[in-house]
Amino acid sequence: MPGDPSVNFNLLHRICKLVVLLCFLHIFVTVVFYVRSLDFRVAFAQNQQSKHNAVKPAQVRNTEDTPGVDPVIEKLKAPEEPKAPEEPAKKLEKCPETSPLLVGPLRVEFNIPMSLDLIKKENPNLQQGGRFKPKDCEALQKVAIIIPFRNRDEHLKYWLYYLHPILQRQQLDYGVYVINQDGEETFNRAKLLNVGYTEALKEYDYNCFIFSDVDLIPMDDRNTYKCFSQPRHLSVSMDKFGFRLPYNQYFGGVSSLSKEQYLKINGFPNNYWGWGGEDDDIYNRVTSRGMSISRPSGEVGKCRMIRHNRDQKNEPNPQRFNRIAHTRETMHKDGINSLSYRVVSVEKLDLFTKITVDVGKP
Ligand code: UDH
Ligand code: NGS
Repeated sequence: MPGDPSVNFNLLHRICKLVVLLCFLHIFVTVVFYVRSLDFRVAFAQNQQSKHNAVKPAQVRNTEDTPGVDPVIEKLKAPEEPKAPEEPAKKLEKCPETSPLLVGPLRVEFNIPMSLDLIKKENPNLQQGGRFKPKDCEALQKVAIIIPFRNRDEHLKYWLYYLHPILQRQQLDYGVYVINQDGEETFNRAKLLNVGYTEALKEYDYNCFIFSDVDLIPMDDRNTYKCFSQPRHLSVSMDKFGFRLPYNQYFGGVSSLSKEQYLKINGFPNNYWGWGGEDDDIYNRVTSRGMSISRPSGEVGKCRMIRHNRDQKNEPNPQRFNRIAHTRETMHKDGINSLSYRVVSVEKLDLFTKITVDVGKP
């Protein structure tokens, strides 16, 4: 009925309800928009931060390491920037002329039990094939050590046991090559040394060559197994000769020649079969090319030889005296320029490289 106050009141009541509902709806929508805008701002801030950090990678690490970082921010982190490339290995300084690791006189004896495992354990820094180079400095020379060999395994163990630590203390970049004569024919020491020179160079850019009998051990680590301005004789005072030279021209046992010196004399002779004379021939080659022999002092050059009987198929060579009388005439055609041999096998062992060769026969 028009003018009825109860009807007006009902209408007013409904309008109020509607207004209240609209108010709630408005609040709800406002809250939803507010929360969404909050997320967007966090993402934006994070994005800005990662752009900035791309210039300073160290700061990315710091942020990540900080405890208590907001987990929301953690989730929203941009994918990790690629790491900066690693710095190139630092160039090492040259090793000093005299190694600070040397200890001087050494005790050398041959009655201790020996095994390759023990030697391996005591030389953990060796690379396969008996290679080594100092970690903290750049070695002054790249040295190949060549050992002529056949059936002397016991001697070789002592050689490896004593020499590896010495050579490492001498801070050399070195490799050990055992040149094993295949078969039962007459032994040929100098030809095996030529093979060692050739084969070692196939593997690494050596500039110095040490030629060492398997049974000779230095008694002082100041006797450095390296090359000098003249070819060097290292085994100058052997116990078996009463710690002195047997004769002035003696060049046997252990010697060193740089690559240049070795090539100047056309390497070593290939035709000394059996024992004796090949070292005298090498001496003749050196002096006939205008070079002299350098030697350490008798004290520093002391060394010990492992006593042994004469080997089979290494009897004294009856032609040796005649041959050393003609070195000057023969050396230009017999040497590294006329070397021929056949490699039977190359074994890269833990403590040395063993190269077995067929060097033919007399
Ligand atoms: N070599 C071998 N196997 C052989 C022969 C020689 O490995 O069958 C090598 C080895 O590196 C040796 C070197 O060649 O150290 C020189 O040979 P050698 O030891 O026979 O020469 P050295 O002058 O002795 O040292 C000669 C025999 C001495 C006999 C003495 C008897 N009391
Ligand atoms: C000389 C030999 C060398 C030998 C030296 C030492 O007589 O080859 O003895 O020998 N020369 C000749 O025979 C022409 S040793 O005592 O070590 O067996 O190196």
